[in-house]
Amino acid sequence: MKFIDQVNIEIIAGKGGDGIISFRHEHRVEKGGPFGGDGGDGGDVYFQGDSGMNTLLPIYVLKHIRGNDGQNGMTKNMYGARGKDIVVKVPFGTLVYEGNKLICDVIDDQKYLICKGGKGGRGNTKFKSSSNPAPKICENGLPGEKKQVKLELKVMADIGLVGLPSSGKSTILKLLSNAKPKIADYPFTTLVPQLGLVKYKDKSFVIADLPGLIKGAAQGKGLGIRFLKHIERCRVIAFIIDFGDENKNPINDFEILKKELKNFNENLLNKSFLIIANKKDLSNFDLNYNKFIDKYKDLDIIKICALDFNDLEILKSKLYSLYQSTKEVVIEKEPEEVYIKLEDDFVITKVYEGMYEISGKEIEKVYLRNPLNTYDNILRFNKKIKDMGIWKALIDKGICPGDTVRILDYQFIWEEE
Ligand SMILES: Nc1nc2c(ncn2[C@@H]2O[C@H](COP(=O)(O)OP(=O)(O)OP(=O)(O)O)[C@@H](O)[C@H]2O)c(=O)[nH]1
Ligand SMILES: [Mg+2]
Repeated sequence: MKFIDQVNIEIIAGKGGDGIISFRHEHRVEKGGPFGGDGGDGGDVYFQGDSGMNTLLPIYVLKHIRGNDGQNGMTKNMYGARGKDIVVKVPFGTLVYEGNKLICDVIDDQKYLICKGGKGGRGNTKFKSSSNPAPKICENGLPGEKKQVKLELKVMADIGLVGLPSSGKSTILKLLSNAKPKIADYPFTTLVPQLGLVKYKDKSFVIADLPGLIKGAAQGKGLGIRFLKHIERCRVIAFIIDFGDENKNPINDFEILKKELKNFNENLLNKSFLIIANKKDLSNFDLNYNKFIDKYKDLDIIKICALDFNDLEILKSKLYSLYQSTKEVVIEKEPEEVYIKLEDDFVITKVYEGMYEISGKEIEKVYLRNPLNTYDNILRFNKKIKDMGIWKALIDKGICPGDTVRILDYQFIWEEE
């Protein structure tokens, strides 16, 4: 499947259903009273981690993600159904940004709320009171939350295989796991990260075969930094180094790898790591190996031939114990507290002489909530905006009888109080 690790997408949760106005008309029930039910809440949109996925392609092909709307209320006091929640599967390691703000980091198979559905509106039954036993009042459902988000996948594996091209990373992935990566003797055979599940006794862990690094990768050479970011979230790094090739110098190769990781992100060198000295079947191996351990006496090194199944168990057990002893959970950084900007409930603008516009989140919400289709609803709306201080503010601004007031797509003429 095509590897996609960045996607921009719009997400809109479901709208709440509208409450309705209805009255009980039954034989022999006089003045049956209000009977209109509430609308159901709009459905939420969630992300959920799926360990079987390693690409954002299924989301990349969507134009947007839209939640299910709540059903409108019905007569006989029946509630509208709640819009069904939508749960979108994403790979483990998916970071969700709104602008530059990290709002969610999907690191497990929990459901993460991304956009909340709008609240359903109340039906007229809810507005019954001793002063108004037959209210013609209802509310509309509110729109669902809407966000423009950027998803970025940073593959989360227990062990990341890091090495120069052709060092044998994919061969090792194939030896250890169920994955079937492409293997060849030319550089950059692997173009995108590949994941594999390694079974060890009754346990399992995930390894990632990452595209080969070369000198200058952190500055964009070869496949560049695009894939370096995936190493950030691997718990353990396994450096795969070719010790068999007579033209290569494993000491040099190891230094190049460390330098590239460091240039990309210094913290990468603080991760637990081991060195897999590969291609021990080749004649140059011993010479290279002796030089290497002379220089790096205390490092954790394991010799293998990735083509030889005899080395499988020891390699698995080594990787597993290192992974087990490294308890770090790799989280990007805590998603920020959602920052709520305090803004005015309303703003009055004099558009031109005789025309005033009222805008602002709160007043728009009040307007969307209240359908202005009955006398009672209009009275309730007027009372609400008066209570918010809008009338007084209009008078302070110098409004005169006969002037027009606009709120979104609604207009009314100002009359003498
Ligand atoms: N003799 C020998 N050859 C090996 C060994 N491991 C891998 N190879 C060979 O080395 C070549 C490169 O192996 P890959 O597994 O494709 O290397 P890679 O590190 O994934 O390379 P890129 O994807 O290009 O970064 C292939 O021809 C393999 O058959 C080994 O232990 N001994
Ligand atoms: Mg490869």
